[in-house]
Amino acid sequence: EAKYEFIITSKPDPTVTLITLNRPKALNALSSPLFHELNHALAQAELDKDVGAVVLTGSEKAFAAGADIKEMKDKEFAEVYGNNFLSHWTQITDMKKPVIAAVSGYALGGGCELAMMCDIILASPTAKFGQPEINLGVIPGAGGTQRLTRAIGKSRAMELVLTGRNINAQEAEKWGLVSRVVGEGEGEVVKEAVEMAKTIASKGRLSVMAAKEGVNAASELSLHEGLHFERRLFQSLFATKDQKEGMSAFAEKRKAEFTNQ
Ligand code: CO8
Repeated sequence: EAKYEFIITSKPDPTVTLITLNRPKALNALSSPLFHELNHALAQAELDKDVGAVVLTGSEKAFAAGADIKEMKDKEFAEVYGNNFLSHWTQITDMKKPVIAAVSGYALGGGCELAMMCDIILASPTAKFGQPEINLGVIPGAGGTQRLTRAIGKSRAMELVLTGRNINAQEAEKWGLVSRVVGEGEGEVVKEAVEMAKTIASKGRLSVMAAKEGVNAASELSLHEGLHFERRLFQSLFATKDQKEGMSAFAEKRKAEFTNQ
């Protein structure tokens, strides 16, 4: 087991990796060292044959209050451009296994963007989402103008990005940024996310991967190309044992035993 300073990893179930951002004094501000650890933990989860899904969470007070402003404040253009500052943030989007964000408290700036890089966002009633970069003299730099616009539409994204206003969990649910708001109580959102991750992990891994690829293609491809891609993915699953098993089990009125082959 790797030792981390800014995150905690655990396995609440043999099939689920739980990654908890852990810089409580800085409200989980996303520093470069934190991101390197996060990327390492994600890579481990991707390699772990027992794991079928990942849950990413923060604390009760903050999922993450954004990129680390103190780390950024004295940087110059030549450095951030020359070193492609924060380009390593996107590694989470290369995960083939699904990642569920369980958000309590602040998910601001890079924190909101990190949540949006995940496949599903579950929110606690305390969650607050926003892109306050405009207050710092900059703009979102990791998806806040792109993923947010695709998630909630132009007018709402413009409002949040231009005013820096935060929205609460109910608004985020109404606007479709999160899949749902879970019950009150400390740790509820993580519990719910872990249950969801277990459910996903109990399916055939290959079909889960293909399903994730298909849904993600919807934001990259035209409808025609997307439907074509989906049909090819669907057809390709007939090369798997899990398809034979899943359909035979249905016909034989028994539970499918997927082998991920
Ligand atoms: N960076 C660094 N430190 C932070 C951050 C942050 N983003 N957020 C909070 N902290 C620190 C505070 O400085 C404070 O530290 P200290 O105790 O040493 O003074 C500690 O966390 C606690 O914070 P507060 O005292 O402010 O707590 P409050 O409960 O009063 O307020 C807030 C909570 C409202 C969340 C407040 O902390 C806040 O406004 N934080 C900043 C939010 C923000 O502006 N986020 C956007 C950052 S910019 C960004 O994310 C750009 C991403 C671009 C990615 C580009 C990729 C290429």
